[in-house]
Parts: sequence; C-alpha cells; structure tokens
Amino acid sequence: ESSASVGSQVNHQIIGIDPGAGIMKATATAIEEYGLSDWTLVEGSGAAMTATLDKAIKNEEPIIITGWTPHWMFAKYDLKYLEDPKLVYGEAEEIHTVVRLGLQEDQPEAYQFLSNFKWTSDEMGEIMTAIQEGQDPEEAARAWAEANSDRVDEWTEGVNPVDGTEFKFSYVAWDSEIASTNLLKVIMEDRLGFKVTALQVEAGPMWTGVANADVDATVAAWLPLTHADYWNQFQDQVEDLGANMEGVKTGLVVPAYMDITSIEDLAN
Ligand code: PBE
Repeated sequence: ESSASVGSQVNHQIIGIDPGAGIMKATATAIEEYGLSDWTLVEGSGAAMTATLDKAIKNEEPIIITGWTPHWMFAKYDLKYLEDPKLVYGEAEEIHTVVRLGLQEDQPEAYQFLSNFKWTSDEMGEIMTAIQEGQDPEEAARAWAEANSDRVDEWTEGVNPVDGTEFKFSYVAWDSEIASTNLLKVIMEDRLGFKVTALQVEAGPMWTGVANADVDATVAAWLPLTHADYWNQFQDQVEDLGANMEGVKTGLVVPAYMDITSIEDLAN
C-alpha cells in the first residue's frame, strides 16, 4: 500500500457524522486548506460512523473518519489522529457548560451545581465504555455516580436540594455527550431533587434552545473552535460557565495500520 493510493483505496471519502457537528465544518475547511477538492465528506451520524469504522477494522480495510477525544473508539481500536500542520482542527479545545440567561436568578441551586461541575476525559471514558458495552445510558451514569460518590459530593457541596423543580438540558447524540448529559441528569435527580429532561436534538437546535431559554443548559459546547459559529451567533444570548473538561480534541482519525501520518498525505 503506497500513500499515493490512499484516496483511491477509500473512494476519496471521509466518513463524517451529523451535518450540524462542528467537526463537519472543520473538515470542510480542511478539504479546502489541504487541497482535497476531489474528496467527499460523507454525512451520517456518530452511530453510523462507528458502525462503518467497526466494519472496516474487522476487514482490515482503510478508512478515514472524523473523530474526537474523549471517545470509547480509542480504547476499543488501535487508532491514530492524522497530523494537522495547518491547525484546522485547532488547539487546546475544551467542553463548556453554557446556560440560559437568568438561570442564576431563577434557579440558583442548578446554577451553582453546574458551576461546580468539572471532570476528566478518563472519567467520561468509564461511562462511555459501559454504554458502548450495552448498558442503558442512564443506568451507566447512575452506576458511575454511585461508585464515585466522592466526586459527586464535590460537585453538589453547598447546593441546597429542591423539591421537584423542572430542569431541561439539550444535547446531541454524540457518545461523549450522551455520557455527560446522562450523568448530570441522574445527579440532579437522585441527589438534588430536580425533575430533569434531556432533550436530544441536532447541534443547531441545541444552541438555539439555550439562546431562546427553551432549555436551561447544555454541557456539550465545544470551544473555542468546534462550535465557534454557534458561539459567534449566540454569545450574547447565553452565559458560558466555562470548561467542564479540558484537553479534548477533534480531527481526522484512521486505523493505526494505515500507512499515512498527516492530512497532507491525502492530497497525493
Ligand atoms: N463532536 C463531539 C462534536 C462536539 C462533540 C466533536 C463530534 C462536534 O463536532 O460538534
């Protein structure tokens, strides 16, 4: 396999996810910046992408996907990011908690809890893997919260429980965000007495919902780069509570057995 034929081996296709994802926008930019005009970015979903990846790896076939960390796929398969010398996928990416305007005044308990919440990619990975192995997302999150009650104590410290107050999150069905949103749902319900709805939507409506105050919060805002368009559009209509996770990453990902190292290799 010579690197010159990578494009023809994969039909000049990059296997993407849902069109609203920031990584799709970044990949469209990469296609331009790296001179990949004969390549196609295939739209789908996170679940379709991982199913296609699984099939390719079982057949030891080449494949190029839009990938991100934290994600269980890096524990399950031997994968590598392609180098991105033009930094199209950014640097030092974080996941932020973004809430509707007025939340602090209306729901000080939820606001304080969400301000306290910060965790690591390893912790998220434990829930993601349990879900990927077949556990119901809410049950996997609840089991994690029970096994890590010291962490939950830190996040809920000084937060007064409420009596059935309703709270609404928006999120997208990305594996990372299924894990985080379900964790916050079970903690707020089991520990703090909220009645929580987790609304699964596309990325645009996830942001619009918070900006319109139809929903109270999202813990799925990838900044500064991945959701830069959404941030630029809605920053005056939301409040950013800062990073709930640091050191996250997006990019183009391939199986380690592929003989390429950089996005630049795709131009050949
Ligand atoms: N992701 C996972 C999202 C953010 C979380 C990287 C697929 C995106 O590209 O918007």
